[in-house]
Amino acid sequence: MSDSLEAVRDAVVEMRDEEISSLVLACLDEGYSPVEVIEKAVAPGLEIVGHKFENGDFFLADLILAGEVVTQATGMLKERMSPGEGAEKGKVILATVRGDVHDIGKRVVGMLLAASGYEVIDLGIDVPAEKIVETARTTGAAMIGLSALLTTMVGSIREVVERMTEAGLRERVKIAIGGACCSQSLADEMGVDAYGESAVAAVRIFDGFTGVVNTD
Ligand code: B12
Repeated sequence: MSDSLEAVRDAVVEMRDEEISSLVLACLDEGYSPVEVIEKAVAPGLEIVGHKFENGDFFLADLILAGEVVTQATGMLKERMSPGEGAEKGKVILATVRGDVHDIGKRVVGMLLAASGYEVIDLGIDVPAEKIVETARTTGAAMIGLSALLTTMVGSIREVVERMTEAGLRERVKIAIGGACCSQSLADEMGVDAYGESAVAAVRIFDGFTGVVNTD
């Protein structure tokens, strides 16, 4: 990892909100793309924060502060991402599942999907299954991305799948999941179409759903 990426990662862990902007700019000046800064510096920083929280070295207040530093960084990076070409790849509904308020990762996924040509309908956090189904019905969106970070709330993923099936929409709508508590085996268990470990993976998955050939 380069010094500039390392500095951003450390600023997230040390919650240095007054420095994060200049450190992010230094990475961009060095030629890293906004997505690279997120995937290689911001996300690893939050990973460390998560472990410190787990070990009892950090408290909830630290999680909140780190979240704010990251919101500042991703806001800046979003402004520097090139917008998609008229959202020609189709509509994607994004939501953090009911009971879960984590939204940093979902917003990163949304930014990258929008920059890749998708029309993103972001329903926010703690979204009830009913609202997701209703949005799929009214917008005609054929893709849903669910973000879930809390192990205790994975049942909310199943709820979305069940409600979509009851509404007769499951056949025409593909569902992908992602977030800290997700995995391929959870995706299989919940009956969704795909699991993605990152925002880059999210684009690959949705491109696969729409039949876009990925040449990367
Ligand atoms: C920041 C943070 C918070 C912030 C969130 C701020 C915000 N605006 O989002 C706050 C302080 C609010 C918070 C609260 C809580 N948190 Co918290 N939090 C985190 C932390 C440190 C980072 C999460 C994050 O933003 N990561 C960075 C982003 C970029 O990564 P990401 O979300 O994984 O997203 C990437 C990929 O997963 C993927 N992705 C994400 N979504 C999707 C969707 C699709 C479709 C696809 C394909 C891909 C994809 O792409 C993203 C970009 O690459 C994690 C630790 C961790 N390792 O995740 C704990 C963590 C998730 N939190 C945890 C806990 C326990 C809580 C609380 C219950 C604490 C408490 N006692 O109150 C509350 C829960 C409140 C609630 N009801 O939701 C635990 C969960 C444990 C578990 N297994 O259930 C974790 C894992 C910490 C830990 N190690 O203990 N938290």
